[in-house]
Amino acid sequence: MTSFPDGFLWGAATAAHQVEGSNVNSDFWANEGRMPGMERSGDACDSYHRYPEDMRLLAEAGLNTYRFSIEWARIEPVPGLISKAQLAHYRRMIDTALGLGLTPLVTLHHFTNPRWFAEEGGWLGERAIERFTSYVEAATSILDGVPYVATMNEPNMLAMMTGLARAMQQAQASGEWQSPTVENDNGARKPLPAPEPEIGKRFVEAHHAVRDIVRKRTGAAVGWTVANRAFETRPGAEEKRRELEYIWEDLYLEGSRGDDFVGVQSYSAQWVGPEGIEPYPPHPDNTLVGTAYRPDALGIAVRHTRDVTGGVPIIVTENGIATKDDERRIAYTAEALQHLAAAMDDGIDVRGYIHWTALDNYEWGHWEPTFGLIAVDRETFERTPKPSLAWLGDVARGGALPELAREATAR
Ligand code: IFM
Repeated sequence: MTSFPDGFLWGAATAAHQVEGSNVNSDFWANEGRMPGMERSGDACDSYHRYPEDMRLLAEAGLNTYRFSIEWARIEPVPGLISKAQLAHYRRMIDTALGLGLTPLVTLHHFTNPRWFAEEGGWLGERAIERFTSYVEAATSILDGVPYVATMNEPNMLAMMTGLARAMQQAQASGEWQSPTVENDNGARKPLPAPEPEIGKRFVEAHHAVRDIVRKRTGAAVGWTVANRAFETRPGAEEKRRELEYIWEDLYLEGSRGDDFVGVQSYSAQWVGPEGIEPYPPHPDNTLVGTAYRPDALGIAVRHTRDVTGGVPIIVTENGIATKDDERRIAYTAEALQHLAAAMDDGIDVRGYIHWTALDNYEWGHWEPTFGLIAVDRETFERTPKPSLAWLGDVARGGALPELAREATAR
């Protein structure tokens, strides 16, 4: 199959902190600039004000879906004080999307927390789930007419970051902290520290708590979005892979059983040997974030997700590439879609493909890795759609991949 079903969601995604700008009440903003080499988000893409233009560009290109997140730190600037004005802002975003014919997929939590929540102990604090639940209760008041709600983005990566932040705080307190480097001595990218299952279980609990609230109060289909590592196994490493797969993915995918959909987020694949995850070998093909060029990872991720969830409907909520070369973005996406189509041909229930990301944006401490379908001038905020946006829009309009894509994957 190289055509996709009617009603397939074709979209692009963003996250509030990465595009809005001046998210000053969030914990990430507070931490920016503390780590050597980390850049600030500042005004980001000023999408807080320019979202109508962002959405219009996506709709005009031919896409029918926009995934974006709403920002807890704005909605609840101090515990228990809900900003009606900020809720109204996000409601306007939903209305703008609907008015343009874009199906909104709203993420309630995309990595960032209010500062006060972090100061109270964050996700490891005693009141974490109670706090998140009351934020979600407030947020549901604006979700009328939103068909898809993701409770949390990449809880597995968030668990990893939460563990890392705790280790940093402890080491700083004892004067032992040394900044982590992104590279090993041989220049290969260092594997990320593994997320702690105890932290992950807390996120599963939080997800289940708010899933029921969103279901009761809105008509939305509810799920969460999991970062997939697409592990591949060296001889003799099966057991190691299963162990790592549980820690990195399966705990979270099992947590999505009973959901209305599960979001698959896939960028690259990685080898597991008997000793553990192998660093991406340095290669000219590697992306601007150092990961291997592996468009086939999407097929691996979707198949693994189906196996673990037992068939929860899938939406690809992120897939993309950090590159300066837009031709390469098109080639990567075409090939990834070909692998997605093959998985669907094998009977996997996939309802949509949402590209990461709409705009070149703030990649969590760095501006250099450009994942966007639209370039943004950092001085004037002028948007310039790239050829990849028109390309993906054409695929969306036609519901099929052009010849070019089929040839690329046949090679
Ligand atoms: O930018 C991130 C996004 O916030 C979460 N998923 C991966 C993307 C690319 O690194």
